[in-house]
Amino acid sequence: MKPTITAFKQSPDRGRGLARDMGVRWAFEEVGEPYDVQLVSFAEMKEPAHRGRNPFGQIPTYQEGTLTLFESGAIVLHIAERFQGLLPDDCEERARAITWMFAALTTVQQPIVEREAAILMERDQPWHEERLPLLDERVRTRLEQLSSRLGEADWLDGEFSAGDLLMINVLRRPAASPFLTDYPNLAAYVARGEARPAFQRAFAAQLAVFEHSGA
Ligand code: GTB
Repeated sequence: MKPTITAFKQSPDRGRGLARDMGVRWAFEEVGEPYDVQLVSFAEMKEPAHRGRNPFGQIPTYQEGTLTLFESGAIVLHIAERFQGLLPDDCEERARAITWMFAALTTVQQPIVEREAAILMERDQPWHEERLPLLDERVRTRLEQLSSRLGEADWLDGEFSAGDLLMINVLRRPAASPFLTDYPNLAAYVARGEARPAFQRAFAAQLAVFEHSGA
């Protein structure tokens, strides 16, 4: 049975692939597994049927038979564990790749999301201008550390893995991408990820939703 994921019916990012279904779509494409997409409106996301899939009323979700999942990271991990292509077979290498998944979603994403939220929601606050440099610095600190670790390698730990997929997805966020010019190896890392045929297919699929709905 083909899994079904949920995604925005009206794409608020205008097809830029910033919503969190993007990583899930990319994971499916990397492992070569087909999937269906159920598009949900903002109103539908808050209704009981969708809250049954995700108690927080968000996308993406994953359904296959009796299994329902939410949280894009957990969904990507499930896909990576179920199919070949996103996690190494060697136990230690696999554990390290999963470590990078957590690093992407916690240590690296956290300051990026905080800066994003401040720009979106705190712009009118009198202390916003004063706080922003602090948030910028937190993002820079993480990018500096990540850049040092990546060095001249193509991927974070050997072959491309679900860790790279999630890390690149995080670095693509608008609150992080302007800083990448200061870290050419990270900019090249993101470009390498985006050049992967699987990324291109996933990006085209989410863009098609925007183009068809015009939303
Ligand atoms: N931790 C969860 C996960 O990783 O799955 C976070 C899921 C999440 O934030 N979902 C968002 C959502 O459903 C969409 S991706 N929001 C609706 C709501 O909470 O009511 C976040 C997002 C939204 C919009 C843009 N954009 O317009 O560019 C980008 C990313």
